[in-house]
Formats: sequence, structure tokens, C-alpha cells
Amino acid sequence: MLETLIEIGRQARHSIEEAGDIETLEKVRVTVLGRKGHLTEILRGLAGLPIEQRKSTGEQANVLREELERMIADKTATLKRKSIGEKLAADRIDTTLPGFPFSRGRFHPLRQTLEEISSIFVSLGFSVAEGPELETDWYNFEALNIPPDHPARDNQDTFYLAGDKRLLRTHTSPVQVHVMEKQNPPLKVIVPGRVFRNEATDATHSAIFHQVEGLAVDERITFSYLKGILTLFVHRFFGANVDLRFRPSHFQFTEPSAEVDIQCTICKGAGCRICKGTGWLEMLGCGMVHPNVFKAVNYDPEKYTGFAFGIGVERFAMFKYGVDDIRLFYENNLKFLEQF
Ligand code: 2NM
Repeated sequence: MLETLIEIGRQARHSIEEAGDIETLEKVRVTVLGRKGHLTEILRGLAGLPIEQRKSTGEQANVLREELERMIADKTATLKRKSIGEKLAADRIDTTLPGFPFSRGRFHPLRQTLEEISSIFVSLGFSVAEGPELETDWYNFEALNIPPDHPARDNQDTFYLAGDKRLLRTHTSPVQVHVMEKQNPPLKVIVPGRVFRNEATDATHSAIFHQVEGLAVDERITFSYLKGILTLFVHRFFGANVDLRFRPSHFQFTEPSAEVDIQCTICKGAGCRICKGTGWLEMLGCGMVHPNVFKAVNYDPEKYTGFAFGIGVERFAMFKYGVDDIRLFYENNLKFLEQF
């Protein structure tokens, strides 16, 4: 009996040491310590032995059982550690490998320019308003002192909807009319948006383009206030060293009216093909709001004055970035767009 015990112990120790994984070790445990295991059988068989033998064999068998249980527990812990280590090694990520490249999205250059223009005016206390692209004759023309026989109303210039009185707005000024109808002075507002003109496309003209228009109304708003605001704006947008000049002009909705020229961004004023040898570029239109516009929105022109201006976003983007063809903004060519 004792020899059998020694032999069970010898084999079990060997098998436990040899077990390479948890499953094999579990089989060893079942073979020796399971319900029908070798050692279990011996312990169960003790009852049939004479008392003296039962005592000594029982003691030895229990010592062996405890030893094997401890060995199995230790080995289980070792194997678990080993298998976690193996998993980690297999799953390891090499963070020093180069990532796979994907390009970052960005805003379209016209959107960037529109946002830059708007944010300069917002920093000067203007709020932002938007309105519909489909308009009526009243908002796009009549309220802006553009008479029924004015050439701008011709369908050579304006897109009218078929069988309908509506039209695609030719400027964002109608939004300012909406604002003045809803709000009393004082007000300072800019209106960025898309506008439409029925004209042939070439390097400098597009039937669809963008504007940022501005309007300030209060008691005693002056032309010098307009000059100050626009000078500040041009210096922020093109740089503080850029010269500008105000030149008399004409718009139906302003009196007096002016156009702002800046020193040519291409030749710095020396004279080139782009500025037609003059050294100056026409950049925006402006003026003091015409009394008839105030009358149309029930503002008292004896009490209030105002200035207004209109900026062409495409034109500003072209001169800021040296783009010589407006159509590039509308071709969705990534080789072009990725440069901004
Ligand atoms: C321009 C030039 C001058 C203008 C006028 C108005 C309004 F609605 F207040 F009458 N909005 N924008 C204006 C004035 C626009 O664009 C070249």
C-alpha cells in the first residue's frame, strides 16, 4: 500500500511539473484527486484496512493529498501568469510604427474669407443677420430706391422665377430691409450670403457669388464714421501697411456714395496688368443710406442717418490669395482647395 502511495506521488509530481497548460493540469488533478482519482480510491479503501495500517497509510495519504493540492495551486498560478503574458505579447501594439495618412478637412476658401470678413465686423460691434435667397421685388429693389425702369431689374441681369413674381436676390441688401422693418435704431448689422446675377461667366464674373454687406443706423451717424470703420477693416484684412482711398461713386440706395480702392496687392502700387497700370484696385462700395430707403421702412430720415457698404467675398479672396480666376472657387478641384 505504501509503495503504491509513493508511486502515485512520484507520478503525480512529475505530471504536475510537465503540465504546459491549465487544461492538462486539470486532467492531472482529476486523475489523482478527482472523485475516482488514484489517491481518492486509496483514501476510500482505508476503511477495509486493519487499524494500525489504516492510521499510518491514512496519514501518509493525507500528507500527499495536501502536498499535491498545494503543488497544483502553485502551478495553476504560474500557468495563468504565463498565459496572460502570452496574450499581452501577441496583442502588443507597436506605437512607434508610422500611422496611415488621411488628410484633414477644412473650410472652402470662400467660407474662410467670408468668416474672416464677418469676424472683423463682429469685433467692431456688428451683429450678423441672414435672410432668404428668394425675394420679392419690394425687398430686392423697391425698398432700396431702385425704380421700376432701372436697368438692374432687367431679366438680362436678374433671375426671375418662371410664372412667379419672385426672384433670386441680386445682393444681400434685402435682408437689411427685413432687419430695419423688425428693429428700430440704433443698429449695426452685417449680412453675409449668396447672391445671383444673370451674367456670363468669365475670369472675374460668376452668376453666383457671395457678399458681406453692412449697415449702421443711429442719430448722427457720419461719413467719417464710415471711413474710420472701413479703413480699420481694410487694414485688418489686407495688412496695416496697405494704402486705401475713397472715390466718389453712385448707388441707388446711398447718397453720397463712394468706392474704396486699395493699393494693388500684386504690384504694391507700381502699376501692373491686374490694376491696369493704375496701382489701385476697386475693392468695395459704400455710402450714406438714402432717405428714400429709410422712408420705405418707416424710419424718420430727419432723425436718423446711416451708412452701408457692400463687399464682394470672391474679389477679396482673389486679391488676398492671388487667385486670378474666380471659376477656380467653383470647380471643386482638390489640388486648388488643399492650398488654403
Ligand atoms: C453696396 C454699396 C453701398 C447697401 C445699402 C444697404 C441698405 F439696405 F442699407 F440700403 N445695404 N447695402 C450698400 C450700399 C451696398 O454694395 C456695393
